[in-house]
Amino acid sequence: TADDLSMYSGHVDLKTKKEADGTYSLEDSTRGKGVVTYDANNKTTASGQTKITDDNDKWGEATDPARAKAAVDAHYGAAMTYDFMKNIMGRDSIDGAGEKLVSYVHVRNNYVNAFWDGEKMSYGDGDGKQSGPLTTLDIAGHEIAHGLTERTAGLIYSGESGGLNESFSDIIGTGVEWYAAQNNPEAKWNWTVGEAAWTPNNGTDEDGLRYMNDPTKDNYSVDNYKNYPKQTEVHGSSGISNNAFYLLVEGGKNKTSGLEVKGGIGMEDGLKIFTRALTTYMTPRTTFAQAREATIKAATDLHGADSVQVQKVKDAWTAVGVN
Ligand code: ASN
Ligand code: ZN
Repeated sequence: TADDLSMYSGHVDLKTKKEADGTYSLEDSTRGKGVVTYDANNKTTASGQTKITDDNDKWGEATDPARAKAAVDAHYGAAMTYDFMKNIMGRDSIDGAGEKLVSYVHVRNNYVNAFWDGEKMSYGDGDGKQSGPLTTLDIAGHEIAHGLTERTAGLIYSGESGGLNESFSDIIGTGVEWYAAQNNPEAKWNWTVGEAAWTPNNGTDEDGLRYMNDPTKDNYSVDNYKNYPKQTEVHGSSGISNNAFYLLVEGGKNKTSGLEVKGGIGMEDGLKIFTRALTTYMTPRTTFAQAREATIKAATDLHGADSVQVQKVKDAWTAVGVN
């Protein structure tokens, strides 16, 4: 039953472990080889196994320590990302063999970031102004997707492959946010990345880290390959494929080219095509043009060469200047 209260996704159902002393800790043994969330105790580099516990297994109660709240969201985010991989991708965790998903919250002090380090997730608490704890569903999905990419395509984190690496994390992070919202009426999904954590005091979820529907809205990212030479940093060039994915799913126009995809194919088909391309056809040096070919192959596998899905994949990449 969804009787745990998160910061960003309303009521959720956390899977936990009963400890010998009668308390409960954030260890879920129902998913793959496990999903576990620890406290980094504000250290710069997360380590150790400091458990986060609750006396009655009702998480997020008003009387619970404030410190436990970010952990609820990180634990839920990892669980939803596990379920996304299983049910949308048909994959058992990031390595395909149930790899344990390990998260640490309370990394550093007032840290406005989150990251995957090759084996685990680290989440900052934010500074309370620029951001709250960076444990939203789309951020958790983004960071865990870096682990998935490392275990599969292995996209090198610079140049075009780096932009694709970042973009597939945004695509999967948004996919996780969408996936959770299918079963949780209090979880909301949209095309902005990190909005629920970003600028917590301005009373709106309008602003965020990146905008897949209009990547240039951040005054940093590019939305078309013709502008790639002007923005080769990975969080800025990700806008090219982020917008291609958005146009594939929803339809619409690329702002820079004005080219239109007339009607999208929906989130489920879009996610299955892009994630199949990532795990089956992409490699460490894949370029944007090769990502186009990889997604065409994936769409062909799933829907046939003459399908509307294959045509829309082509139209979406063409709209963002990738031919
Ligand atoms: N939050 C950043 C990201 O996941 C940190 C990093 O790993 N570059 O893209
Ligand atoms: Zn990233």
